[in-house]
Order: sequence, then C-alpha cells, then structure tokens
Amino acid sequence: LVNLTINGKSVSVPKGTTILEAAKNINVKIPNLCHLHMSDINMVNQCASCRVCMVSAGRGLVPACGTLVKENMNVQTNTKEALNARKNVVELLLSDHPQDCLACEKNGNCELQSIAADLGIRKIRFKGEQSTTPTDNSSKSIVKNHDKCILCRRCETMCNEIQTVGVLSGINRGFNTEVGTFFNANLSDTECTYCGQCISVCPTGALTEVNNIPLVWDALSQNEKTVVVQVAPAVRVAIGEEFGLEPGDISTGKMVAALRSIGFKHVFDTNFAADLTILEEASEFLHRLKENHNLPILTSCCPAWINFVENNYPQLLNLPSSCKSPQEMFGAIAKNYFGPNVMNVDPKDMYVVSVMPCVAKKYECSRSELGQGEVLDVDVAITTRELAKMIKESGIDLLNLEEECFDSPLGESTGSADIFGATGGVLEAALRTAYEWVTNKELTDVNFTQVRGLEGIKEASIDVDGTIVNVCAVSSLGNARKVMDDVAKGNSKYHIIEIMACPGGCVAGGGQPYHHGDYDVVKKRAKGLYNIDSSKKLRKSHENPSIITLYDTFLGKPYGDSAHKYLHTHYFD
Ligand code: HC1
Ligand code: SF4
Repeated sequence: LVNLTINGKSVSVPKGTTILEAAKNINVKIPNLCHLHMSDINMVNQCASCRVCMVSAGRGLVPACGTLVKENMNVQTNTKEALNARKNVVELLLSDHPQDCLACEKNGNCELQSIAADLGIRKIRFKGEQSTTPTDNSSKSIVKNHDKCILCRRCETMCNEIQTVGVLSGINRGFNTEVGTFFNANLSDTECTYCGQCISVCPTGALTEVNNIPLVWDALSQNEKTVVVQVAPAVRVAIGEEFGLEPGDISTGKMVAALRSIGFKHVFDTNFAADLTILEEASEFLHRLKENHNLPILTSCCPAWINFVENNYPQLLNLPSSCKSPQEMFGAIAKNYFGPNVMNVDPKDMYVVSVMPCVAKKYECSRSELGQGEVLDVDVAITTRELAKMIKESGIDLLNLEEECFDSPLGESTGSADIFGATGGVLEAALRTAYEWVTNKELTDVNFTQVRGLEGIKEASIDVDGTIVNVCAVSSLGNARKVMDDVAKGNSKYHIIEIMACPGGCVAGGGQPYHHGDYDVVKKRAKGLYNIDSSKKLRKSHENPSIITLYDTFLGKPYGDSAHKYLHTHYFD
C-alpha cells in the first residue's frame, strides 16, 4: 500500500492508484471532465487531456486523473493555484466552444456547462478560433457536431475498446485535431452500428440523437392520420428520472396518461410485440433444434447488433433469428391487423410512433425491407429523452397525473416482455416458453437468475426434459465479438445466444436519460423491470390472451405463412 495525505486526511491505497481514485476513496471530490471510469463494464477513459482535475502535489500542479500516488505525497485539491488552473482550463475550453448553451440539445445535461457553473465562471477572457468542420447529419440516428467536442476521447474509448467497432479516432494535429472517422467519412458511410453508446458518454453536445420531435408533432396535427404510439420496455423505468424520480421507479401509468394528453389516439405497448417475438423466436428455435440446423440461434431484436453482425460476420447471417424486432413486429401488427381489422383504417393512413431507449431504432425503422411494399412498419422513433422533452414542452405535470392503462388489445403483456429491456431478459423469456412447449409441463419457477445481471457474458445449461440446452447472454459489441469469433471458428457450445449492443441491455440504451457514468443507475432500472415482471400474474409470453387471439383471428400459427409475411425479415451482407 502507498500512504499519502489528501487535504490533510491520511489515505492508504494500492500502488498504481491515481490521485483521483485515492481522493474518491475518502470522499474528496476533484472536479474532472474527460476522465470516465465505469468499472461495471470495464471502461476507463484516462487520457488526461482536459486538465480540469489539476491539484497541488509536491512542488507543483499535476492532473489528478493521470498521476499515480507516491509514498508520503501531500495533495491539496483546493489551493489558489489549483483553482486558478482549473478556471483557466475551463475558460480555454469555452474559448473555442459555441456559446449557445440555451439552444443546445444538451442544455441542462452538459458536463462542461455544470463544471463552468460549479467553478463560478462568469466571463470568458479568451477568444479562440471556432471549428469550421461541418456538422455530420448524415445518419438517421446520430448527429456529430465537432464544434462542441472537447477532445475528451470518451466516445473513442467506448467505440474502440468496449464496442470494438472502431469508427471514431483522433485525426489531424494541433488545433485541427478532431475525433473523426476514417478519411473523415460521414457516419452513414462508416461501419457505425448506431448503438449510441458514444452519445451516452459524451460530456457535451458533440454527439446527440437525431431530433425527431418535430416529425411527431407534425403527424399529431394531421387529421387524416391515425397516430398510434408504442413504448419500449426500458422506457418505463427511466423516464421518471427526467422528472426527479429515482432510476428504476416505475412510471408506466403516468407515462401512458402523458402520451394520451399529448394527443396520441391509441397508446400501445412494445411489450405486446415482445411477447409475440417470443412465440415466433421460440418456434423458430425449436424448429432449428429439431433439424439440428443453423445453430446457435442468435436473437435479432437489437438493431445495432444486427448492423454489427451484417458488417462483421457476413458468412454467419444464417444464424440470427429471422424475427423482426418487437418494435417492427408492433408496427406490422398495428398497420396490417389493428388498422384494417379493428379500426377500419387503411395501413397507409396509420402513423406509428415508437418511444425507444435506443438511437439505432431510428435507423431500424427506416430500413426499406421492414414493411409491406411502400408502407413501412414504423414511421418514426423517438428516444426516452425526446419523450421527456415533449412532455415538458406540453407543460404536462407528469408526477401529478392519474395513472392510466395502455389501450387494448396491443397494450397487453406478460412479465416476460418487461425483462426484454435488461441483458439476459429475451433469453429468459424465450426459455420460459420453449421449456413448456417442449416438455408439456408447467414451469413452476420461471426465474432463470443465471442469465440476469450486468456481467457481459453469462451462460447457463438448462435441462429441458433430458435435452441440455446451452445458452448465453451477451451485452456490448466487444463481448459479442468474443462470442462470435468462437462461433465463426466452430468452437461454440451454445444453442441460443442473446446479444444486445449496449452494455447492460436496453436499460443502458443510447437514448435513455444520461447516467453520467454511474452504472448504479443502470442496475436500478434493470431491477425495476424485474420487479414489474415478478408483480405480474402472467409471466410467460404464450399465456398472453391478446396474443392467443391474434393468432386465432389473424396470424394462424406461430412461424406459419402469415407470421412470415408480417413478422420475419432477412439480412444483408
Ligand atoms: Fe429494447 Fe426490444 S428490448 S430492443 O432493448 O427487443 O430499444 O426496451 O424496445 O424492439 O421489446 C430497445 C428496450 C425494445 C425491441 C423490445
Ligand atoms: Fe461507435 Fe456506436 Fe458511436 Fe457508432 S454509435 S460511433 S458504433 S459508439
């Protein structure tokens, strides 16, 4: 151990600890900006580029995030020199930063803005040259605005080390340095998966989602359209954070009331389609298992993962389930069943809005194969954050709304659907159904706890009436790459693999309220989903009465012809 003092307090920490980490151990907060350590997902961004965390140690100032502790070191975090240095650094960062905080997407959530406020900066003494790199609006999902980038490199670490996609890296030199793409290509011309994890870690407004709010207001104002909305599982345990609730608090009823108040004609649940996905995917799995063909089956609900597998494993595109994601299955059923058969509305006169924790869902719903001819299944996706903005814009007092229920029949769901939003949840839901279908016995304990939790690769072997089924749940694209490399080499023992691009699953999606690097937030959201599951009377997708009726009256049998027409898709290398 190394012994030192920080602000007069003694502390002993292992060799190799930084001053910043040592200070954290004794609850001394040192302001910092570029540094980001999320131990739950093994991400450390330690480039010491911003110099906000300057402290006095020994003979001078050092950056706390990049300086290792030494025996008998005497660290003072709040000397006049340290405070001045921090202010200078933040003023320099602001000197070439657009000063449009009031109109910035990130207003109220920007870490640069809050550090400037904490440091009491009232005047920016320096006037720097502004970047002339144009904003990249090329994709359906992500906006990259170099003007607002402070070169903290968090996005680069996320994209390269955690997601192993490698789209973002430092290019050019000196003042012209930017975090850019290969040959400065537009994001839409790169292998970006649109996972949005770079947005989740960006401290400023340099990376944000494409704002689809105006499209939704526009649709709501058109009388000739029947505008329906669906809400993804992970949204209900996170949206409350934007209104002061704790992460994981369940806001379903108030959120439904808010959506009605905004003007949606029918407020439905993606969960309904998550149950539907399980019936299709479990049927597909049992079909492949029987034929011992195209195994392991890979889940297909995460659009960033689908982009990743299409780009990186084109030789294995026989393995992802052909099931569309629940977002898309919902749109297909809303437009082709609910519209014409229940409401007497033509599919082209329906407008389906999705509220998703994800920015890749914006891209997914634009894929031309996901629809019937010209009519796409889903018209537009907004994020949890965008819904919160719409609620605020409308002046709706979310916390004081009376709780309301989803509309029927596309609003009914079982507990299996809720857990889709946490890593391992789709797998667990599929096992609940597949087990009962194979064995014809009741599954009395539906909790497959082996596949729960934040671990990036979780595995289990399940005895299904004498057949051992090996399953694996993976989150983050870096972990997906590890597992898929084994599959590609023929070394994988798994029969089913669930893959979600975001570390932790959709609860940590790139469109969720910002967690600012605190993964306890993500754990609490997942716990919220498991609480909803355990409080529901029906917890197996095949017991959803509205799904049973949908097959009886419209789809026929799972994995049958109609199901293929509306609920299945194909992939592109
Ligand atoms: Fe997800 Fe899914 S769980 S992908 O994470 O399969 O986005 O929540 O909506 O489609 O249901 C996201 C969440 C979501 C789909 C479902
Ligand atoms: Fe990389 Fe994902 Fe960001 Fe694309 S969205 S640049 S893949 S982190």
